[in-house]
Amino acid sequence: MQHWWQTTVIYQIYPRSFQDSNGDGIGDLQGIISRLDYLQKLGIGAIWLSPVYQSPNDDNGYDISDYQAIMTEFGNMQDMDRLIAEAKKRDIRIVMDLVVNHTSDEHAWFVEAKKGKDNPKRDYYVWADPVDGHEPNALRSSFSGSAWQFDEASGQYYLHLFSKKQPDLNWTNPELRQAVYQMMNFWIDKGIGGFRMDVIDLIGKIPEQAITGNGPQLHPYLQEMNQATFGDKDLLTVGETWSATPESAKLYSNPDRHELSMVFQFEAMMLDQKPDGEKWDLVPLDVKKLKEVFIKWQTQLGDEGWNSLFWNNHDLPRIVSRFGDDGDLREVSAKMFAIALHFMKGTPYVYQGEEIGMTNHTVTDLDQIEDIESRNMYQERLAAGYAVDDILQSINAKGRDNARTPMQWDESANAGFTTGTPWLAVNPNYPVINVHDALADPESIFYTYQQLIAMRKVNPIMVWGEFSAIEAVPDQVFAYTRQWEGKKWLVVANFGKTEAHIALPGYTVSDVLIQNYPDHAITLADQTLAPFEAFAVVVA
Ligand code: TEU
Ligand code: CA
Repeated sequence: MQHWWQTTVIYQIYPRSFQDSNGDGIGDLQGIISRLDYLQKLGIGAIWLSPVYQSPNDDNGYDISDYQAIMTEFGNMQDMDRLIAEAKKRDIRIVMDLVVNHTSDEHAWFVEAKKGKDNPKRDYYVWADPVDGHEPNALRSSFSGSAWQFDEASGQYYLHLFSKKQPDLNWTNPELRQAVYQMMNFWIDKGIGGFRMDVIDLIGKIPEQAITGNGPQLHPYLQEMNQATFGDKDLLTVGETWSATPESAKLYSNPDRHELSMVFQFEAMMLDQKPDGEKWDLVPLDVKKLKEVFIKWQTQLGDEGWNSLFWNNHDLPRIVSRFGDDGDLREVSAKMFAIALHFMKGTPYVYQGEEIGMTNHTVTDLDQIEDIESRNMYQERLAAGYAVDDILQSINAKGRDNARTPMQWDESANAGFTTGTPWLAVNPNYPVINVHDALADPESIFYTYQQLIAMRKVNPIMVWGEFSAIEAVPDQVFAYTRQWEGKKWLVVANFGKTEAHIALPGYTVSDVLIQNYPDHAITLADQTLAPFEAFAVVVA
């Protein structure tokens, strides 16, 4: 059975940084509505909206205090209803961010739960007694420090796998699960296009055994959720699952299991960190390993699941800075990443600003850093004796603020993002990198994305074609074919900043679909690839 989310491209918006409409320096829903024509021009079919619910913004909306109210800074429920309606007029669905591994500590449920051990909402969260006067076990938060916070009033600890203000929900509690499903149906009834599910692999956790991802009840919970909410509707449900492997991905996305449409897996996104370290412990990317990861996922899911394809999101550094070149080869490297990704099998996701090649933004001091994950790591590593320069080097390479600098619309003050003071500094390269200039330049990265998105709509080979890797190429070159009903497309991408030579005599080029060096002849039999050169051709 074919689904709409298999033939379209999803655009992720981080609302805080997309477009401010009232001059308070914070993006908002009316700002997004004002940019829907731009997104329609890009050609995307759905928007994954990072959380817009009421939140104290300890983790910029991923700490929710009311799932059925809109964050004050972003607007109100009428704005939300208007966004859904205005997007629908442009054949764009709105996919909401479902954050149900935890709430904010200001959520009414937690306010009640903290009132005492016998409170009816106590068991909506995970509490544990001290062990020998200390934390119940060695579980650690993703945002540094222990995952256990002591509650003086009750003498117990509560679990928070993220910030102290993000207490984990207790999914073993059926009443809690039903409350989540009721909230999901509230949003489904509003006509949304689906859900992106925040750290959904954690909801089966067994804290007393220090089990967090992939707990034994995880898939039963997802099947129960499917049945109780989106199961009989054609919605996109994409789980964020940092621990997924192709085997476990089949459990989430095999249609016969009635769980999710697909998952985000991050194997490729962890190749530039020490295997036994944290994201901050940097190692150079080995392109050979990157290719192996892509080929594994393209070939092992088979028809028992569906891939998501992405380079960027609101947690990841900008790909052109991370694995490409954000200097003079910025545009060709950005186009190369787009071509290499969009011709693979699966649903591509474009993160705001990726389509114009936005880059990381270097910071030099703690007071320029907003993100709780980076700030907590800064303090933890400073206390552990790390040099400030090393800490800043890690944050400049992998910090999440890199993805959260305001969208760069034009050359006016603050890149047209706000008439006020932006909540996070705009990248000073906005006079060179912005939507206005990109739309005026037929050779811009924007038009590469627009072309790739348009091709997917009218070429079944791009959606359904069988993927086959081409092994006889240099380590820095990723090459593959897609085959469908007698047609064969060949994609070549040089991931290196240096030239590379390929010799693929077995193919005859019958048409050039797209290339990032438009004046280069494509010979295949004996060809030198320029740095970051990429193309897709029809071959016989
Ligand atoms: O991210 C899950 C998560 O584990 C990331 O925070 C990751 O550990 C880190 O960013 C390394 O890249 C999701 C959301 O995407 C993130 O924005 C939230 O902070 C987090 O969950 C808690 O809700
Ligand atoms: Ca605003």
